[in-house]
Amino acid sequence: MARIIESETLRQLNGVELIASENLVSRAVLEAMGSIMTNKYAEGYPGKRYYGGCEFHDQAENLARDRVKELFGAEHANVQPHSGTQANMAVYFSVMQCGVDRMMSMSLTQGGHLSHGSPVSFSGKMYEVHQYGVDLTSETLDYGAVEEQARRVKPKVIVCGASAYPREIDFKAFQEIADGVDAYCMADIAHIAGLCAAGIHPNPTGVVDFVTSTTHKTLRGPRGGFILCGEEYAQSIDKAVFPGMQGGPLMHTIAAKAVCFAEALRPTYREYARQIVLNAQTMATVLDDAGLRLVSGGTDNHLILIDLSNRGITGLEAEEALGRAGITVNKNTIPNENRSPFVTSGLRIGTPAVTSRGMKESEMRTIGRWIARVLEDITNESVIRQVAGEVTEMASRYPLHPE
Ligand code: DSN
Repeated sequence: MARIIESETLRQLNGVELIASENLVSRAVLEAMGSIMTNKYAEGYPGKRYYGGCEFHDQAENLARDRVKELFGAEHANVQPHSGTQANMAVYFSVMQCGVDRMMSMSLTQGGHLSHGSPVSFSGKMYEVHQYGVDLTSETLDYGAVEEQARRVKPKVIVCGASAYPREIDFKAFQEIADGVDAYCMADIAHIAGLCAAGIHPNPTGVVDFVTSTTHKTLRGPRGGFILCGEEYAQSIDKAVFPGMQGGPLMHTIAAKAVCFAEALRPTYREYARQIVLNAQTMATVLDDAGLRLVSGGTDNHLILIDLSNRGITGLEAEEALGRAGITVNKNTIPNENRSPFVTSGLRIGTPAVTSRGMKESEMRTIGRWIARVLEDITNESVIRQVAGEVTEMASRYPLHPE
């Protein structure tokens, strides 16, 4: 196992990581996550545990809760969800009845998430799901169409938030649509949480009924989830998480979440979040100049979605070719997709991880040109080998852990 971890360390060090949902954590986050906080059961909540010896775990969880409340301006926080999907599940469980209630959400192929009601996820099996997409001309959300659908469907919950949407989301508009049909509104900000915390993207906390998120994407913490809501929903959310669907919380992860939230409260984090978007926009310009079609024409956030359908190559082929060049991206469906999710017509590119390594606009221009060169002819192995050499040479000069 030590050898495998060493190999993975070298892969991360020598490559360019552009998966939009990934990031690189600080040494402090890593240390907390790998600490003896993993040794303890702490079922329950601070002050109300089912095990003895939890006094320091109470302190750790309270610290994490207080810090995330301060970061987003929330009345109540639950930091126990093991993941973003668990956080979403807890919200659904707290307000919807299985087999009875209806929900509305963005479809997976147009940018949503599995846990937003995909038929292969628990969410699609337990609730009647009605999905919205983007306007196929602008490739952006059409709030009028969402409102019209909500009036027809009369859902119990409207989910907003996405995994592959490069534009700003109007959370206030979603809550108003939900209010108009007497529904709850849940914003899943997993991808953009760091941007919301830093004020680079509008923060839905206090605007929508429930906010869910992961901690490991733009927020740059350990793998995990959390939920934010008003005091009126605190009890039902806490009950839905424990004992509703989880047992013992992962206290080493909660400790690392507390470290991540402290880091995100620093002014340097705000600068980092600003740079993520600047980097994405810089790379988008290079890709656009190289003739690649960007879904919605560009980006307002940390990610870019490339439509390869006019290039005669699939997302899968592009992902594999770039992988051979040391550039890690993922194939992704695009609006109007006609290929399977295992093949796809698109490529999703994100800048959180490269920004954590300290790369700025000039490196983004270089990386954008590498991507364009590889995609020009994905069968040209000599170009791929040449780019791979340049990638390793540049990437290995940047630290793996942000300060
Ligand atoms: N699957 C993740 C992503 O890559 O966006 C979200 O859970």
